[in-house]
Amino acid sequence: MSLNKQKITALGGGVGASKLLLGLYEVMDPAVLTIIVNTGDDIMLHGLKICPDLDIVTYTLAGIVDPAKGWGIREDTFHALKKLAVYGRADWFNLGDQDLATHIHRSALLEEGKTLSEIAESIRTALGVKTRILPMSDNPVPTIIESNEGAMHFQKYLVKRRAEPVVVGIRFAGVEQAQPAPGVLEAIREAGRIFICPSNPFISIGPILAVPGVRQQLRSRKRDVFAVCPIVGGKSLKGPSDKMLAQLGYEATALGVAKLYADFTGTFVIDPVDRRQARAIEELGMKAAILPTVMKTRAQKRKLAQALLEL
Ligand code: FO1
Repeated sequence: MSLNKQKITALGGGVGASKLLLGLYEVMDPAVLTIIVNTGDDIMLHGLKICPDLDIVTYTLAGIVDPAKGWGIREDTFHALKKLAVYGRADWFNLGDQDLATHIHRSALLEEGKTLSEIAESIRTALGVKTRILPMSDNPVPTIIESNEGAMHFQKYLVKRRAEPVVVGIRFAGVEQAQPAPGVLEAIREAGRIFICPSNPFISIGPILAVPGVRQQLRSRKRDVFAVCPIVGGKSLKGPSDKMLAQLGYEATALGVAKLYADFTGTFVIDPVDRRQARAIEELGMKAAILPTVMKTRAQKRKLAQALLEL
C-alpha cells in the first residue's frame, strides 16, 4: 500500500496537537486519517457543553481557527460574553459569539439524546473537515487538578488561575466507568501507523490513555506507535507540560516524557537539540528518531508530518 494511502490514527489534545494534525491533513489523504481527541478538558459553562480540544482540532482543520491564540474562531467577537457578565455570570473563559453557536448546537443535540461522537461527526462534516474526529469517550471524564489550592477543574486551573497553583495530583473523574467512543479501539487496531501528537502527556494524552482499553490496545501496536515529544530543550512546546512534569516529580526533559510512554511507543521522536538523550531513550526499549519538532510555520508542520509518514 502506498504510504499516503495507509490508515493513520493520531491521538492528541488541542493547540499543540493541531499543528501536527494540520500538517498531516495537508500531506496525506485526509479520508484515511482518524483523530482521537482528549475530552478531559470539557466543561459545562452557562448551561452549555464546551469541548475545547474537539473544537480546536475541528476549527484548525476547517481553516477557521484564530491563528494567534490557536483556539476559538478567527475574528470572532465577544458581545454575548459581555452581556453574560452583566448578568453576573463568570466571564473568565472567553467564548466568542460564533464559537457559542457550536456550544449551543452541541448542547441542544445532547439534550435530544445524541452522543458526543455523533455530534462531533456532524460538526466536522458541517464545517467541511474531511477527517474523522472521534472524542476519546462519549462519557464525561473531567480532568481534576489536585493542587495546593485544593481540587479544581482543569480549565479553572489553566485559564482562570493561569496554571499558577502547584499541582500535586491529577485525576480523570469517572474514567473507570467510561467506555472508549465507538471506533476508538478499532482506529488504533486497524491503523498502519499511530501517532501520539506533541501534547501535554498528563492532561491531553493522559486522559485518552486512561480510558479503559486504550493503553492496552496501543501496547499491542507498540511497533507502529510513533510519539512526538512535547518537550524541547527542557521547555514545553505549548502550555504547562514542563512545569507539571517537575511538580509531579518527573524530569522535565524528553527522557522524562519517554519514560511515561515507553510501554506503548515503538519510536519516540525528539528534536535535534535533545539528540544527546537518544541513547537513554533507546535504553527504555524504544527507537529514538531525531526530527525538527518545532512547528511555527505551515511548512514546518507539513515537513514533520511528511517525515513521520516516511520514518
Ligand atoms: N484558553 C485560554 O487560555 N483562555 C480562554 O479564555 C480560552 C477560551 C476557550 C474557548 C473555547 C475553546 O475551544 C478553547 C478555549 N481556550 C481558552 C483553550 C483551552 O482552554 C485550552 O487550550 C485547551 O483546553 C487545552 O488543550
